[in-house]
Amino acid sequence: MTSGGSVVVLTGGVGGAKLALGLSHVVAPGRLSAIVNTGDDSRHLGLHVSPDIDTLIYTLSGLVDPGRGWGRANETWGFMEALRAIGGEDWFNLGDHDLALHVERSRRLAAGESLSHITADFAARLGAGVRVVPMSDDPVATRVITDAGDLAFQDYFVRRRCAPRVRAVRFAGAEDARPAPGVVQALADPDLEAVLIAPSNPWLSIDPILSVPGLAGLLRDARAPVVVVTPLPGGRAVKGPTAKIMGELGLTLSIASIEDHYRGVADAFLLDDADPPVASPHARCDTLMITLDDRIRVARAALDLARR
Ligand code: FO1
Repeated sequence: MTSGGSVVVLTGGVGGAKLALGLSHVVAPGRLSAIVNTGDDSRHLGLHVSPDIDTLIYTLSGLVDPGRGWGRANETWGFMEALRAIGGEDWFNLGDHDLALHVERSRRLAAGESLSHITADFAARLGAGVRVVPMSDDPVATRVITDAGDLAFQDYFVRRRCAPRVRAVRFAGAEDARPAPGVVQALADPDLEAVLIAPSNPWLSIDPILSVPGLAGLLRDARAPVVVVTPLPGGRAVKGPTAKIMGELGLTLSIASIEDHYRGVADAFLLDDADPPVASPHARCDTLMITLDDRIRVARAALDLARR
């Protein structure tokens, strides 16, 4: 079963890529667009790093390392070993094949191409089969304000393994950013039948997307309902620091807090079987996505809810 209308998914890292892969099996070819968080982007070793875009492209094209959920399968690490031997920064791991993508993206950005254009080209060349659209071509940098200071995202997430206590999250540069052209195009499609918010971290992965001026308005004006897939099934985060951050921000670990967070953006919620009901329209299923069949099941349930 494939759907006929177009579908947009807002996504961050590993969890969002799993849903996008499921959607790619049930949405008609050429009708799925993924709007991707670029708040995690940074410069590292002089290269432009776009982790959530790369995680999505590698996942959709079957190249991702299934254990880590990021980077490439069958990767080799000669570059990192050589870097370590000369005392280089080795806390952020760039595999040899992944490095090629980073070097080429950085070269093309320096030559004046937009991140959107380069991303679309890489997605097509690697066989992602989905329109992969950065939230913006303008720089937006997620800053995590913690008890250990105001940290760049990868410093907080990778180097310090999310250990510092989070006090607030902000998105530097967001006020001057514009939605990328592909974002406007995807959300204005008259055939749009669903906008899904993937089960990515609402504070770290989805909020940067919503922080781009005009983007939340495009969601509200879109002709399709916005459906959130629960990022906290049964009150527990599947992977990553969602539950930890919610506790540190003084929030109750429940789907009700997620509903509050997305108020004014979401029309409906796809809950996990273990979640209590919410006041908003909702449906439920087993949202754990381990196998490809799981991902397809969750994608179908979210689309069914949007169509209802
Ligand atoms: N995550 C890690 O936990 N450790 C790493 O060394 C690391 C390197 C890395 C390199 C390229 C890339 O695209 C992703 C990478 N990630 C790494 C994952 C990344 O930090 C996260 O996926 C996100 O930014 C959160 O969504």
